[in-house]
Order: sequence, then C-alpha cells, then structure tokens
Amino acid sequence: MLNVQGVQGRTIAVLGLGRSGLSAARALRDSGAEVWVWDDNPKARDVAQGQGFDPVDLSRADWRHVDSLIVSPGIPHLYPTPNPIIWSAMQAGVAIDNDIGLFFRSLGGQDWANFDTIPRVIAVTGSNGKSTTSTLIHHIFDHAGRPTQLAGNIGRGVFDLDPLQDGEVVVLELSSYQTELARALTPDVAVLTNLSPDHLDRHAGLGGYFAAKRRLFAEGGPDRAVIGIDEIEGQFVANQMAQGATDDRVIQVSIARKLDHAGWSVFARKGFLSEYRKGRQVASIDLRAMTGLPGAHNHQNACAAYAAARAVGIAPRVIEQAMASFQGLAHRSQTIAQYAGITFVNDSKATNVDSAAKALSAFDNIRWICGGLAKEGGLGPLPQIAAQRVKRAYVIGREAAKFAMDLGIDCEVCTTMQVAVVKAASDAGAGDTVLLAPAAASFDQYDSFEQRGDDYIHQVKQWISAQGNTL
Ligand code: UMA
Ligand code: ADP
Repeated sequence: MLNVQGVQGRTIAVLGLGRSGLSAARALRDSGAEVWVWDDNPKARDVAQGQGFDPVDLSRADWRHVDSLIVSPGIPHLYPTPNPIIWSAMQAGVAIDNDIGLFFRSLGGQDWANFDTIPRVIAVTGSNGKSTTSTLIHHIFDHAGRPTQLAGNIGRGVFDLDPLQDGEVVVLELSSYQTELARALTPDVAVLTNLSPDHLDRHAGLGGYFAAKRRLFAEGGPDRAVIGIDEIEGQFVANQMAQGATDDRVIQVSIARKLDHAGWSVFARKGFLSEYRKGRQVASIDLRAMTGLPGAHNHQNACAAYAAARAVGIAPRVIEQAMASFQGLAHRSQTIAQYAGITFVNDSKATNVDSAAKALSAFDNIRWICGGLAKEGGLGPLPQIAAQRVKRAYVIGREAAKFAMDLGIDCEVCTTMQVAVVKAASDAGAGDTVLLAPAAASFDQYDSFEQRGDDYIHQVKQWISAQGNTL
C-alpha cells in the first residue's frame, strides 16, 4: 500500500466503499488522517466495518470539521444529478477530490532521494483500448526488466499499489470519471487512445466527456503526450500542446494517416508500425505477426503503447519482442475456439458503438451476436457497417426485437445467448467468424461484461461438444 502525504491529523471523508474508496480509506487511515467513511449500500458499510472502520452517516455530516471529500468514480457529482452528499459538501465549501488526485499529490517523498532513477507514471485514457494499451505498456516494461505496476480503472485502486521502487514505471488506466474529478493530474507521460461518444449521461454530452478526458493534458501536465489524432478532438489536443508542427513533446499516433512530417509520430499502415522523428524513420514493426493484437483497432493500441514506451527510453527491438509475447486481454477480440473452419471470437467488452464497429472491421464473414442494454446516443453508423460486413445478426437481450429493428439488417431475434450461439454456429460454414460484440451493456441479463463473455464461451463449448468434439 502507498502512503498519502499531507493528511496527518486532518479529517477526510470518503464516499463510496468499493475498490477505489476502500483502498483510499485504508491508506488515509494508515497515513494519520481521521477518516469518515460512508457508502449508501449497507453491505459495503459492513465490509468496511470488517476492516476496522466505523461508518459515519455523511448525509448528516457537519462539514465544518471536514477538510476534503474523496468520491468514488461511480458516484455522480454533477450529472445526471449530483449525489446529495456531494452536493451538501460542495455547498459547505469542502474540496471534492478522488483517489487519483490524492495519488498524484502523494508522489515523491524521502525514499526517492536515494533512487538513481525516480519512478515514472504513464496515464492512459481514451474511449476504447485503455485496458489493452495499459496492459501492453505494463507488459513491455516487465519484458524490459523494469519494475512496473498497473492500477486504476483496470480494477485495482491506486492506493493498493506496492511502495514504488527505484526506476519503477507505474501504468494507470484512467476513465473520464476519474480524470474529471482529480484535483492533481501530473503523469510523466499521458496517453489518449481515441475518442468516441460514451458515458454521455454522466458528462451531459460529448463536450463534457471530452472536457473530462482533456484534463489529463492540461497545461503543466505531462512531460510528454501520446495522442491518437484520428478524431478531431485528439488532433485539437495535440495541436494545443505542441509549440508547432515539429515539436516532439507530443507523439502523434494514427492508423489512418502516414505521419512522416510531425516532430515525433508513430503510425500503422497495412499492418506495419512506423516510428518517425524529425522527418526520419527510426523503426518499423510488422504487427501482422502479433497474434495478441488482431485488427486495426489493436494496431492503434500497439502504436500508443509503443510510443509511451519510447517516451521512457525503451528500444524498438525490445518493444517488438514484448509485443510478440503479448496474449491480449480476455473478452477483447479474443479467439476462444476454432471448429470445422469456424472461428469463435469473444469481444464481450465491445459495449459501445465504436468498439463494436472496430470488431466488425477486424474479422471477415461475420455471424454477429449483438444486443443488450442499448446506450444513449443510438447505434450511429453501425447499421451501415454491419450491412457491409455481416452475413447475419443474432440479437440477444431483453429488448432484442427493438435492437433488431434498429439495426435493420438480416437478423434473428434470439434473446438468450444459448439460442444465439446455437443458431449462429449452425448457420456458419468454414471461413466464417461467429463474433460476440454486443454494442450494448450487459446489465439487462448479466452482472458484468465478463459474465456475458463467460456465458458465450460456455455456450460455444456446449455447441462444439454437441457436435461430438471438445475444445
Ligand atoms: N455508491 C454510493 N452512492 C451512490 C453510488 C454508489 O454510495 O450514489 C457506492 C456503491 O454502493 C459502491 C461504491 O459506491 O459500494 C462503488 O463505487 P464505484 O462504482 O466507483 O466502484 P469501485 O469498486 O470503487 O470501482 C471504481 C471503478 N468503477 C467505476 O468507475 C464505475 C472501477 O472501474 C475501477 O476499476 C476501480 O474504481 C479501481 O480504480 C470499473 C468501471 O466500470 C471497471 N469503469 C467504467 C468503465 O470502464 O466504463 C468507467
Ligand atoms: P477500454 O479499457 O477503453 O474499455 P479495452 O481495451 O478494454 O478498452 O477494449 C474495450 C473494447 O473496445 C473491446 O471491445 C475491444 O475489442 C475494443 N477496442 C480495443 N481497442 C480499441 C481501439 N483502439 N479502438 C476501438 N475499439 C477498441
């Protein structure tokens, strides 16, 4: 666990006692703060009590005694409506922060004076590809023999990190919920993978969502920024941070353009990654050989991870070797089985329109399992992309019929995963891909996208064994 600096003797309230809240509360307590913890869910309070905390009902708190309120990312502070406890703290003038802000304010300290190489922090945000890119960066540093740890939105609270070592590289995956609220955001390297609409209700629209992400690149922020410039928002941030077109403080990333005139750039074309610096090619990697990174979207992640590792001085050949041994992440463009020439791919994490569209572009002859709890903003360009790339869609979810109607392509309303897998697999022939990429959240039928992906794997196994074979 890490220590929090500057909180000795102060009273800090913590709202939300999930992964981020509890780890922050423990670190605050161990660092000498008086901690008032609360969660609106009694079960979460019970867990905190089991760890020696005595919950304080923050809806009745006398905020005059509180220095700051630490809020969990899942709790809205502005939109669609502010949580009443946060609102009352704001009205009393209490500073609102989160574990990420505390983390950045706590970096440094006595140990660091004895280090030859001070620890570096690489923070990764973006709409899609954050987890894949963060994990790949972590894998590259691990492969290079550097001490490295991964935390943040990937599922590990930042204060659960072990004390940092000499030369360590911390990789943080940060969501818009986290970047919006943190009062300090000072990574050494900041990465923006891409931007497309998501979480619109929490940010009152795309502008608010972009503003939340952009805070990671605010003036005085990172020493170096790795920015995907294939959307207008990324191009805008890159231009704003750089002194001019040849400034190499920004490493521009693209999978759409040959960027051979930027100050520093990494781009992928036709399956090859190229690094250019000041108009000269520095290195090239054949990404088609990287089986853990299939599809153009993963080539974007590969470019962003490559650039982040280069920004910290890792050699191109070391990065290439690391990429070759990268297995990819479960539930993201993951080939889970092959049977009679049919490939089964699990991309249950494709919960929004952009990630599902990228999955449809990465495979051929697709029998597409989609549907679930539709996100605000509709299906966007998906019907057109699906019309070109999909042989047939097999729609799941409680509102499968409506989802199928909105898609407007050749669809079978299946509702359950079991029916969808049986129908899709039975229709498929050699050379087809049965792809789960729902373009929707899972909560209408499952607890999480992981549970949905696991069900898909289970149903595929069942179908294959019913054909007289096992995986
Ligand atoms: N709660 C209240 N009042 C409310 C709402 C919630 O008290 O009005 C309480 C809940 O009862 C619960 C706690 O707050 O006990 C939940 O907090 P949380 O939802 O922030 O969950 P954590 O377990 O702390 O997990 C958070 C991130 N969750 C969210 O952003 C929703 C995790 O990202 C992250 O891995 C973790 O911190 C560690 O940093 C998950 C996520 O879904 C994976 N992220 C979203 C995404 O990727 O799309 C942004
Ligand atoms: P995040 O952490 O941002 O949600 P993940 O790496 O978990 O990103 O991937 C989420 C979903 O987006 C998966 O369906 C995955 O296949 C898809 N995806 C991964 N990288 C990209 C990318 N660069 N652009 C678009 N979609 C992507």
